[in-house]
Amino acid sequence: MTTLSEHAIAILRENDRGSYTVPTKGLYPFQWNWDSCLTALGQRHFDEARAWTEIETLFAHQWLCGMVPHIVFHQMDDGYFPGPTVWATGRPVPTSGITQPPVAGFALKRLFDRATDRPAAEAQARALLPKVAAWHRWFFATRDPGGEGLVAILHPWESGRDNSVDWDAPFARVPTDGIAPYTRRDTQHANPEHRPTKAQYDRYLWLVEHFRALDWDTARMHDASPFQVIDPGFNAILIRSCAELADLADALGETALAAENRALAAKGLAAMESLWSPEHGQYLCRDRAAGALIDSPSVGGLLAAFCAIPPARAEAITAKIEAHGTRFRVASHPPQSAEFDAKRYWRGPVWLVVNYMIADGLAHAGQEAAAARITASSLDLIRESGFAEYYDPITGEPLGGGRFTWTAAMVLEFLA
Ligand code: 9YW
Repeated sequence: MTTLSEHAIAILRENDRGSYTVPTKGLYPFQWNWDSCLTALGQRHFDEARAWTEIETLFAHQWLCGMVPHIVFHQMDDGYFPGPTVWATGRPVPTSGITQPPVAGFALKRLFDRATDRPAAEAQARALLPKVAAWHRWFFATRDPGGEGLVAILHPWESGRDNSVDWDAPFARVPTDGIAPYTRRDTQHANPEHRPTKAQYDRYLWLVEHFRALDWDTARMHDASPFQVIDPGFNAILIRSCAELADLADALGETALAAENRALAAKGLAAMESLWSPEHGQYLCRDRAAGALIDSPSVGGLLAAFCAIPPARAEAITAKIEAHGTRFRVASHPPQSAEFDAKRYWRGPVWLVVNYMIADGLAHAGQEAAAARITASSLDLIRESGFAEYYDPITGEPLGGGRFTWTAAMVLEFLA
């Protein structure tokens, strides 16, 4: 009988394209940023060298300004829309022109700490350290122009939670007029009922065309964007990565990089308090353009636990997850909310990568029992429903793409 870990390894090998891994065949035929970093955490369990390569390949496509793009289009494939001709970023190997949750700093430190081949780990970490530090610097320079310590995302795709309820209100300000006619490909691979709507896609594309008209000048995009949202989940990932990178830099004797990243993490952590909602008992997004918190208690506000939030906040987040009351945790939106949709992508379903980061953060904050419940629930899902992209939190039904890379990677981490 194939064990869960053998099954997970088979999926990671099957989706391996040599120097990068596709999230799943068909639906996502390129390299995605945060997928790759989390995938490396799975690969390290059976091939450490391959895990380093995954992150190295991603950073080989870092822009001169420091941004690491959300997709690298290594090989042409018209099974995905929008492809390289829509982005038109003018890169030698085409990439998208926006970024994704910066989990690389965290992944790098974890690979380094757990590596058995120490000389290789030290060489790889030394080479990647300044590149990740440059990405962090880019974030605060271009996405936090007021210097408040928190960065804005300019497109829902940057959050990694494409159609979260969090974006509904700020999306009302994004126009759709003038966008080029297009044909979606995602709805040919996956059930359209479980994907974002056309109204959302129109706005995703309006923003892409708007930034393209600015020649992808990342120094100008923030102020020119009608969509500027401070997402607690995204910021928690950045803050945690800054803190981890600071520790790694110390271990490698790079004291200036250590001090820089430690200061960014401390400032970000203090500023996270401005996103706390006593009414909801969790963190919320802030619409920077409108200057107000967004009344949407999504999983982004629970993912905030990934950085070193105060213990009382972690306790409140544990209570929120319990209050969801779903058979499988953690739902991406509370079932008690009118917008909850058990099968539609980021508006209700469970995602294993999010579970992994919440569980890790809660365990660090002293909520070990809550973390263990998330881990157990994640593995129950896999045993019942296989390695899907996401799952219905009530029935456990597997949804979206199948034989999914980062789901398999997270299983190897959960089992370790
Ligand atoms: C898309 C690859 C990506 C993830 C995102 C997820 C989805 C792609 O798939 O976005 O075209 O909608 O939302 O977080 O990185 O797995």
